[in-house]
Amino acid sequence: MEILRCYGKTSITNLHIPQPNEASVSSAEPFTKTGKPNFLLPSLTLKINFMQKNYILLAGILAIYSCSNDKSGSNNINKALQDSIQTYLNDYNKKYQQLNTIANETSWLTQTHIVEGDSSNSVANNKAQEALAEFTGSSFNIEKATQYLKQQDNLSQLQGKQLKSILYEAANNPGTLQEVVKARIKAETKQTEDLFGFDFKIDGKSVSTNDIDEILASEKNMAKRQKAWEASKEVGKGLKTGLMNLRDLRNKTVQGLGYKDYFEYQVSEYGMTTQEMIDMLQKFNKELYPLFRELHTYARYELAKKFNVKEVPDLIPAHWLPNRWGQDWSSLIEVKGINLDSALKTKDAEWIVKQGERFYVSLGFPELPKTFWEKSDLYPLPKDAKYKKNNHASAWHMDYDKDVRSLMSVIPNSEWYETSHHELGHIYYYLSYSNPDVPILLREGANRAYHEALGTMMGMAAMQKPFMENLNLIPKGNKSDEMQKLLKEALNYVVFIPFSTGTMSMFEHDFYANNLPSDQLNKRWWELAAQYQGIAPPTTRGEDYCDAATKTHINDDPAQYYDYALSSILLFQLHDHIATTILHQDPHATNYYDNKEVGKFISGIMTPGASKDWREMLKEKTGSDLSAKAMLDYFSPLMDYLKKENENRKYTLPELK
Ligand code: X8Z
Ligand code: ZN
Repeated sequence: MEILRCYGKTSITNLHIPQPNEASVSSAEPFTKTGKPNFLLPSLTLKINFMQKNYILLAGILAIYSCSNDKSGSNNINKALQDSIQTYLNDYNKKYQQLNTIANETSWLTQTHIVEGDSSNSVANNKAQEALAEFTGSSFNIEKATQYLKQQDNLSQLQGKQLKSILYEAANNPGTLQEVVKARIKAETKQTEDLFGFDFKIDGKSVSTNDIDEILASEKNMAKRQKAWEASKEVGKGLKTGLMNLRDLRNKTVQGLGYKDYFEYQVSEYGMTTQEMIDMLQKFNKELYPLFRELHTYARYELAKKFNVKEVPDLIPAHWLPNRWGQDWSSLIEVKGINLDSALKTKDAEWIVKQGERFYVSLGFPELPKTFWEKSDLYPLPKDAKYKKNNHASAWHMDYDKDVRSLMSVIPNSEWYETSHHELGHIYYYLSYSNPDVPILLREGANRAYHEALGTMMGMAAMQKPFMENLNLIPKGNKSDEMQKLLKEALNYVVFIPFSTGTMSMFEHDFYANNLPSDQLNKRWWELAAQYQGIAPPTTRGEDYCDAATKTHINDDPAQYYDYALSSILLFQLHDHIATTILHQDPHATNYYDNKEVGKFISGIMTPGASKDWREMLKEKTGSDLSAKAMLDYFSPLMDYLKKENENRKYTLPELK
């Protein structure tokens, strides 16, 4: 998805700098081996359609300095070079912002107003995306960024980061592969339309995804559950061909600048190799596995009891679970005394989003701009609407400045309460780094996982007991079972880990890096779901279906789902720091509300955007490297409880070796 696409920018040390033989980029260098400028090389006579005058001016300056060989002369050369780099970056940033703003507007329309048979929005969007791609992938920009990056000694850290970012953008759209890039843009727009224009039906009647989720959350009748689950998977069939085509086009485009495949390309934004990312995901999954194994055993037995099934299945049937992909099982538990869902029944959808804003404002963040409320699309469409919209929540940074919007379908329930806090986390991130110290190109998260983490952390904080008491969402001083509350949280955050590190990330790895063949997509998807999540489909799902493609991100946020896995680990680390160091409260029972120190801490992470290295930022803010320790500590009291509950129960997931 264009807007959700790239939150983070690469750290300076690891980005792949294309070598001349990796693409049909001119190998001409403007500097000779001795460091003297060589003005006769073709790179400076390229047909450039912007900034031309600056380079001619630079040529003049460098020509004068190159006559002098003394020390002060070479210092001056550096100054001139630095200035020219800055001029280039200023111009790039300006143009990048302009083109993105147009492309975001057209993209917004394709996702908020999908009319069957009307291609006007998608045609306009393709044109705008092509213009952006033509600019970011131009040979001119690739050459300039490559050449300037070689001048390491003359670059400020900020300049280096921006140049890396330019190459990263270019690699997705290389001008040398213009036809492939155009085909990919067209296919991406079409895939999004097919996904969100789909008319879900149960017994021939149109239903929304909110309707389906409601059935999976509360329906006791198994046949009805299966129908709803199966209805939710129908959309995948029609997405399979498009997805296969997109895989090839995505791989081909990034191969143009030397990446092995699209997975490697996306991972590189963290400054990591594919292997390093896979190792990190496996490590986190392994660390949380003993707890997940207890939760899985517990859930199998509890679900069988709930649905009156005598024989407890080894793998949990997917349609028994309250989420279409089995990524969040938390609504299995209702905690007496802290039932947020029943409290929200008295509120309307607007209250949910406004309450999110009030929370951020209470920490010292500004009120949302008026345009947020005017231009966002926050609530479900009326039943009789003649068009459809993207049903998955997202946050948009329209102009890389203060035009921020969210696209949601909020109804008053706890899931949308959490999601609203999540989306507002993106929105406040956008607003915070839209300041004069952060160049447009670095208006992203410290990495993509940070962007996902902060809003989810706020959502978690907004569901803790003292917080909800403070808001009068639950009566003050009610007795509640803390272990049940922790169990409910684990069924959300811990259960999410095998889905995000495993099923999703390993599928996308196999899909992009191993070219998974089209007759093995569903087979592999369900193999991974069994292995990582311990779940199985209600009936055999052949290759006519494409169940992976029913997940939004597989289509429009490709090869990036590990962002969410890492964000879960990160958010517990940040929350632990806030609870223990700032609030001096038990991490299980905090109240962030009104605390300006907490606001300062969060804003301190958001404000620099991607101008700081993500690892250094974490060390600076929490004193540690990224680690699952805080998450493990948080849930550790559950282990003994679950072991007791599971005594005499059969475990069907293997014990860790
Ligand atoms: O996709 C999202 C956000 C997008 S900004 C709503 N999330 C993941 C998902 O729904 O699968 C948030 C949690 C995980
Ligand atoms: Zn998000």
